[in-house]
Amino acid sequence: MNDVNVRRIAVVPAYNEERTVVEVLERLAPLVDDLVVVDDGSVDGTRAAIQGWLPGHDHARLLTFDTNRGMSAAYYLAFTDLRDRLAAGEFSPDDLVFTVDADGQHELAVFDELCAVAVNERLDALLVRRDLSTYPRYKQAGNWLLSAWASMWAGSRLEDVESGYRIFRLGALADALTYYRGYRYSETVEVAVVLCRLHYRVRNDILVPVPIYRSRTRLRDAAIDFAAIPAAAWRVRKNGSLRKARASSSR
Ligand SMILES: Nc1nc2c(ncn2[C@@H]2O[C@H](COP(=O)(O)OP(=O)(O)OP(=O)(O)O)[C@@H](O)[C@H]2O)c(=O)[nH]1
Ligand SMILES: [Mg+2]
Repeated sequence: MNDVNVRRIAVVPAYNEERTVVEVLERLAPLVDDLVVVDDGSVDGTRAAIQGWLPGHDHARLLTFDTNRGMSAAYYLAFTDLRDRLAAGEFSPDDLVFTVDADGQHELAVFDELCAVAVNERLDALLVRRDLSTYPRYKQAGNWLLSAWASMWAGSRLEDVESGYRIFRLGALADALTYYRGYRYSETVEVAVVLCRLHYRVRNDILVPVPIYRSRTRLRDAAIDFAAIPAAAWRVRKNGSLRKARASSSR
């Protein structure tokens, strides 16, 4: 895989981010070849802000839901669209998909460096480990617990399973989509576990600072993620057994 031939596709979920979304898009746009932003029924000026920014950015597209369906649904919409375009030959399996939050919490100064690591090490997924030292203690503890729980089910060590700052090889992401859909915020933990269980090359140890602290996730979201982790691992296992059974019955 060579960096020059690899397309960079960014996916940005946005919900009520009128204050930050344009600044994030403006910084991200020159770093990528394609940009997909998903506004998911925002009730503030997010959609108008994105629509105002789009002209002159021909490589950027806006996908929308009219009522809010949650972050996972937004990702699923964007990722299934990319999977379809991969199947149609528009993208290659080695193209890279970046996920970046619209709230400015992801440090874009290291974007190229992260991309180089993903390409040089031929990773299927680089899940950035956020430096949570500026977060409240209860958030750090919750993240540690969820990451330890996810590691058990993934079969390999995950350091920050909740991170939304990620790079995926499109071929691996498209494959993983068979095994999960996500509910509210669970997309991030599910895809991490699924990719590990499918034996893809995943790194989750590269530490990157978080420029600002702001939190909207609730205890309920952590509880959903906690339950979603074993369910995702189980789906991979079940599907693997089905595949084996089909293979042996067709012999
Ligand atoms: N499309 C869409 N995006 C969402 C939704 N909820 C959150 N997002 C976006 O997803 C990204 C992450 O959401 P946050 O609420 O900041 O969650 P987080 O950063 O994972 O968690 P914290 O550490 O608690 O901040 C942001 O860009 C949000 O705008 C949603 O319902 N729909
Ligand atoms: Mg955030």
